[in-house]
Amino acid sequence: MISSTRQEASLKELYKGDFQIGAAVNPVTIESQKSLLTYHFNSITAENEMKFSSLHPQEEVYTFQDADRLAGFAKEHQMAMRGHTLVWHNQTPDWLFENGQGGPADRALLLERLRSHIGAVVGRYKDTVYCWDVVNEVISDDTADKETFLRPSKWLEIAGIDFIAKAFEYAHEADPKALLFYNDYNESHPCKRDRIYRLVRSLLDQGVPIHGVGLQAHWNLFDPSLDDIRAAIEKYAELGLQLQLTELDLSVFRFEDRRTDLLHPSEEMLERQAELYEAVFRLLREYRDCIGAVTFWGAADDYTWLDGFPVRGRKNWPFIFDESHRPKPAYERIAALANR
Ligand code: HXH
Repeated sequence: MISSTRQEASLKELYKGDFQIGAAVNPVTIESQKSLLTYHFNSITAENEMKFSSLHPQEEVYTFQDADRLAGFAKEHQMAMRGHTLVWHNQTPDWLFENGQGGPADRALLLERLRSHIGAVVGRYKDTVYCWDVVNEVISDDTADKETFLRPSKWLEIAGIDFIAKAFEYAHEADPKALLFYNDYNESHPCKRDRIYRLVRSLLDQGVPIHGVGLQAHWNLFDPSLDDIRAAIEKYAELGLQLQLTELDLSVFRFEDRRTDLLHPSEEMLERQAELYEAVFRLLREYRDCIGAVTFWGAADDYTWLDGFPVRGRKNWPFIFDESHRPKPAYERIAALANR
């Protein structure tokens, strides 16, 4: 059993003057991690429950139940909620791209469906969700091809590059008060950073309603470098938009490391992780004027998507709270920083 009386200082209190502290949650973790979540975090994001496939599996069918429960949790505990995500190439149903007669949907039909989906979803959660990841991961990772800028997808194939601007316009129409974000990973790698910057800059130049850049921050103990993280923050800050770390976790493995035999994190890993978390939060505090929130992609090591990615069934320990929800060395370092 996990004790509900906690000894350590609350992270959201310690960072109150800096930025929100968020966690990704799901219907299981709002129960299993409830006391941890409500004590340390003042914001949540639905891990999967607000994605297109979860909310709108068939054209005539919306399934809001799980998302409603998470939004209810945020409300009940006076937590902020980020919406994730309206347009993505994954976890998106096939019907969206089909015309119902065995052929592909055309541009007009796809954009009309997008507008209708965004209207329904953003409209439903407008009292709870204050910001949306409107578009997720549309920049290509392909560094070899200098012409490749956008990721190939059904969205791009059918609607052309406009689907990005349209999504922001529809979201703004559905909730003019919502903060609208572009969100991506490998956001600190120089080549992708410059592409993300270029995309957001061009949206701003076109007058598209976009208010923030989400840096996913799926990092590990070896990559990216602090210098690259700093350079990315500096560059995105030039856009004059709010920045958020939206999916922070620090894997103990190099991305290429596919070993599956580790049953516990080594002391060395935990120390290295603590140092890196400290350095990252020191940097984030330096830029607190442009950083609105820092959201972990989970809350404690008993549950992380990294247990299934990139190696299925391999345990990982990416957070600042351990499998029993106790503070790890990384928590102590982050907490100590805030008092200075
Ligand atoms: C995030 N993608 C998503 O935003 C979030 O919705 C999801 O729950 C978890 C993580 C990160 C990601 C991006 C690309 C990717 C895997 C994860 O695909 C790769 C596949 C092979 C190699 C590298 C990336």
